Parts: sequence; structure tokens; C-alpha cells
Amino acid sequence: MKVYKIGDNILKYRFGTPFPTDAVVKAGEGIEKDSIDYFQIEEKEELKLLYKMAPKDIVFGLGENQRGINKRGGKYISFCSDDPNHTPGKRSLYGAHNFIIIDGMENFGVFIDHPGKVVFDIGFNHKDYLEITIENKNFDLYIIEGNSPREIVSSFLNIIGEGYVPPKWAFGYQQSRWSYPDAEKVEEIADKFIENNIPCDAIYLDIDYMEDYKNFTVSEERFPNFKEFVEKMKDKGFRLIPIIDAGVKIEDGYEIHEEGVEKGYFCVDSEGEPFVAAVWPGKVHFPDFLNRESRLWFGKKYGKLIDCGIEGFWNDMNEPAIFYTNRGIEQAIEEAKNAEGKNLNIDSFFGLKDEFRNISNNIEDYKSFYHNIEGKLVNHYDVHNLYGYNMTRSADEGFKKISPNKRFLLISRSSYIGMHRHSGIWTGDNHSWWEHILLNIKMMPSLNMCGFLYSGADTGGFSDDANGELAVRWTQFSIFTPLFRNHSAKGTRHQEPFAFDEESNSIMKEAIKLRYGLIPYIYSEYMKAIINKDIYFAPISFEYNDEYSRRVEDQLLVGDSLMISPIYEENSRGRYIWLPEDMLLWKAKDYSERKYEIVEKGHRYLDIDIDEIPIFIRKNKVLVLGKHANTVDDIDNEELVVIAFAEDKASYTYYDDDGRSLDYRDGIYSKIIIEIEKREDDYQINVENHGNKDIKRLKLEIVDREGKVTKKTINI
Ligand code: MIG
Repeated sequence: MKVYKIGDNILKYRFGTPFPTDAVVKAGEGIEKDSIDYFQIEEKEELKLLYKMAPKDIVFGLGENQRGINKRGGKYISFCSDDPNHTPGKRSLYGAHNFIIIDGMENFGVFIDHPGKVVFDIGFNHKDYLEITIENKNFDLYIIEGNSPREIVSSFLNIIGEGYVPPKWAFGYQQSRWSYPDAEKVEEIADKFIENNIPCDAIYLDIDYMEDYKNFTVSEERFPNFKEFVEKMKDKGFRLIPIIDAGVKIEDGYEIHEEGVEKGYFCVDSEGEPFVAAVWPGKVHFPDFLNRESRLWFGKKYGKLIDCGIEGFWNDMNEPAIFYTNRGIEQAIEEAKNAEGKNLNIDSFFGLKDEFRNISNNIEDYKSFYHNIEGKLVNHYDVHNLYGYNMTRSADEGFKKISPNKRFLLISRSSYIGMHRHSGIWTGDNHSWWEHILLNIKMMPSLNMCGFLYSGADTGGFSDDANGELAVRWTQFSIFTPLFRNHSAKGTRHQEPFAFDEESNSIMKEAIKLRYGLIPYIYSEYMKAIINKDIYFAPISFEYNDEYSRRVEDQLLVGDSLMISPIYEENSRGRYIWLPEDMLLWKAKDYSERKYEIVEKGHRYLDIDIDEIPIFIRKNKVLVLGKHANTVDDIDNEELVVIAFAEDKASYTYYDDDGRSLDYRDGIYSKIIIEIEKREDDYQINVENHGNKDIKRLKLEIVDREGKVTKKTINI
């Protein structure tokens, strides 16, 4: 074991010879040390790290996973999986996010940088023990110390590098469905948004836009004159976001297939031949994204669609998902033949059924192909969790070659720590279930701790049918998620904001308009989080360390000023809330109508009608609101409403930039610093403008401890 010091509070323990994952961007200096802090080590066939948790310890993290914000009580397996049923017992979803924080008797973070299987048993086997099992003994263990979870997260974000920033329009509402099958349908959907005056910035193209599911092709029949169509839709205010799948169809004459075979850009089987699996297009090869040249080659292919005016993509099936291989099919058929005519007992009957069920995403298949890493073959199974990450990295590297200073929208289904530098993620195939609104709420802060700030769930739910109320309540939560996308599966009920009864439609519309009003705040908080290595969604205990706050799982902090308490139960007209301090409540309905009330610290029951979105402004904090428009580009930025809950003083730093380039990385952005201080019965306001050329007026609404509202307009 070698030990490295990375900064003041981080140690890296290196076991064996780890595969370079590129998760961490900071190298350290070697130091002399021969024991590991905090953990006991058990070395058998696998390596086990053991930690005895104190009763009050909370364990945060693990990004995309089941269960609570506090991960205690569960067992989680990092092995990226295409699992469309996110039921509570599932241990693996699409991502592998091996970062946890222990907050209690001792405070530290742990990151296991290992691209193979890692098991986190957090008090499942034995309620007091955290056991981390790493199958392969070559890995890096990072231990990060800090005084608070927020400090630890921040140190972690600091070593994994600066997060992805999408174009500003990607903070607008986005509509998706599997599929809007042709240009006619896409345009019809766009026109419905226009007719109904509902803001929307993007419409997604799912697999049916392609010709026979071939990446980087567009069906001539369903989308004739694609380039003109993309332009026409952009003129109407909608960007089109095509999907790209990991598998490349095997077909003579298909350029990507032929080039890939010729140049050796695909993963190979044990004979050295391109590995064959079947996904949407039928038989496919998998690009070897772990290989630098393959990555560059594939990344540049996005240019084909970029040339047509496309500015955003979603990368799917990149765990990679495998429907079947010949091996799997043959084995199952063999078992079926053996069973033929036999009197099957319960075990052999279910065994036979499982044979067929287990054809997809089978471990044997993952063990039967290889990556070429600088001339050395590496078995896929050992580096499985890096595949989606590197597909998405390939896209981002391609974009940077094609248009170095332009921001693209990019989301990936599968991910590993470090991929947040290249893209955001959507959380995959959830269901139109109330339970999945709650899962969405709990997952957001965990994803943020792992760097994935630009994320969101399929609003309204992917599988199964949503009713109007569910679509409404989900939308009312998703207006706060940086990625705000409504998506649904083939064969399910339509769930666009005009697909339900009149009341539900109109509530969804108002919620989406409110989202656009919130964009100045959301964008400002998002960007400050990126630049300061901070998070956007946090558990309330990150700011309030009382014993109640530490247990709250269904209220979140959004940026520095807000707390939200979404409704996630059917037929609900209110809910219990824990207020760790007095807060200002705005039950938002229509964003231009603002009524405030002070809610005092304590346990409260709050009535929340179907059309209300409770937004709490924390003490001495500020919410900024803009005007809504039907697209982000059309937002009129002249006036900013500044809502302050000022017990004695409140301040806010409003961030903005051009929204489309990467210039913010060179410090090219504007700030308006607003300071409000209570004086006898008036307020002293101090405004400093550092380079914002859009905003001409601040309309202040300052609410004091008694609920008295003072309005002021300041020209800047
Ligand atoms: O096997 O492209 O998660 O969003 O609509 C399903 C079809 C493949 C899974 C994605 C989903 C997408 C769907 N895809």
C-alpha cells in the first residue's frame, strides 16, 4: 500500500495497481504511512473495509441509488445496470458513485476509486457496521476529512474537478417521449406548446428518428430535410435533442460500422474479433470508449448531427445494456431442450424461467469482451463502470473539437464519478408512481454530493400511466431541478402539460411559467455552486444541525436561500414540515401574485392546495425572480424582483453570464451584489453592479420578522 497526501485533508491509499479511471484530477505527494485511518481491513479473496458506526452517525452519498438521503440500513452494489424497475430492493441502478460521507461521532468522506464491482453494506448485515467490499484488490481509497458534510463534499468536488455547465436554455422546460416518431408529430407537439402558451425550450428525439436505430443517421422517411426541419423548429423556439445509443449496428455499407471494424475501434471478444451483442438495432458492436482513439473517433461523429444545427444529445444504453448475445440465447435454448418433456419440479421450472430472464445484461457476457488500453487487453467486467462515463466523455471531447467554446446540452444514463465534468445525467426509467417522486427528491442531494448537479428524473414518470394529479405534483417538484424534463415510455398515457384535464393542464402550465421566473435564481445558484465547488440541492441538515433536521428526508435546500417541501402523496392537501428556524413562506400559484407569511420554527402542518408550491425563504436570505417567457432566450432581463426575508439584514450575489460559451471559466461573468440592512423603520440598500448590462431595475420586496412588506425600486 502506498499513501499520498492530496491537500491538507485528503489521503489516498493505493492498493495494488489500480486501473486509471480519471475520476480524480489532483495528484498527490507520496508520504510515509503504513496504516489506514478509521477502517479495519479484512483481506480474503476480496478486500473488506470495516467501520463501526456510532448510533447517531448518518451516512450520506452514493449518488444514484435507492433508499434515503441517509443511506444507513441498506446494501448497495456499484455495478452499472440497465434496470427499468426501480423498486426499493434494487441494489444497482445505472451509475456507480462510490462516494460516502460519515457524519456523526467522526466526520469523513470515503471514495473508492475502482471501476469494477464495489459493495457498500451500510448497516444492512449488521446495523452498526459499515462494510465496503472491493472485489478486485487494485484500487484507490480516498479519505477526506472535514468539520462538516458540506466541507467534505466541497473538498471532494475539488479533487474531482469542475462540473459540467449546460447552455442556459437547458434550464428551460424540456419535453420528451419515446417517441415523437416523425417530423409531423414533433411539430404538432411544438405547436401545442405555442397554442397553449406554455414555455418550452427543447423537444427530444428518441430512437425512432434514426434509420434502423443506426447512430448518427436520420430516417429520410420520417424526418425528410432534417437540417431545414431543425432550423424551422429552432425558429419556433425549440431545440431538438436526439438520442445516441452505445451499440453500433452491424451492417454492410453503414459507415460507422465499417470504419470501426477496419480501424479496430470496437471492443473485442476472446478471439480478438469485434464483440457481438444485440440491442435496439439487432446485432451491434460496442465502441471501445476506454480507448483514446476510439473515443475521439466516435466523438467526432456527433458532428454529423451538429452540422444539422443540433445543440444537445442524450446518451442512452451505455451501461452498456445488452438485450442478448448468441451465447446467452444458446444456453437458454439448451436448458429448454433439456427440460423438454420432463416433469419439472418447482426449482427446475423457475430455473428455466430465469434462464430466459437472465439473457439480458448477463455477467457472463460482460466477462466475455475486452478493451484495448494502449495495446493491452482489459476484461470489460473489471472496468464495467467506466463505459457510460467514457461514451459521454467521447461526446464532450468531440464537441470540444468541433466547437471549442460552445456549451452543448449533454446527459448520460450511465455514469461514474468524474463524468460530471462532461455532462449531466437523467435518472433513467422510473415509473409514474408517487413513490418515485419521493425517490427523486431523495436522490437529488445524493447526486449533487457526487458532482452531478445537472440532473433530474423523467418528470411524470417513464413507465406506467400518470394521472393529472401525479403529473402536477411531480412538475411542482421538478421546477427546482436543473434538468427539468418530462419523459414517458412507449405505450403509456401521454403526459405533456396539455394531455390531462383542464385543471391539471393549467396548474402544470403555471408551474412551468414559475420555473422560468425562477431561472435567474436557479442559474445563479447553479453557477456559484459550480465555481465554488459546492452543491445546489442539499439535505437540510447541511445547514441546520439540530436532531430533527438531521432526520428530515423530504424537504430540501435549493441553493443558498430556499427550502422546499414537495407534495409526493396522492389526494394530499397538505403535509408536515419541520422548520429549523423561522422562514418566509410564499405559496406560489401564479408567479405574479405573491403573498407572504412568516412560519415560525417548529413542527408545522401546512395546507397545500393542488395548485400551490410552497417556497420557503430562509432567514436573512434572498430570492431573485425574473419574468417568464416562452423560451429562455426570450426572457426579458431588465427587471429583477428581489424578495428578501430580512430580520436584520440580508444579502445576495446574483450571478449571470452569456449562457452559451465557456468564458465563465476565465472569470468572464457578471455579478450584482445586493445588501439590505434594517434601520429603525426603513432599510438601507446597497447595490454593486459588476458588469451586468441587462438588468436596469431591481424591484425589492423586503419582508420583516412581523411579515410587513416594504417595496422599493432601485434603478441600476
Ligand atoms: O430500452 O430509447 O432510459 O429514456 O426512452 C429502452 C428508448 C431504451 C431507455 C431510456 C429511455 C428511452 C428508451 N431507452
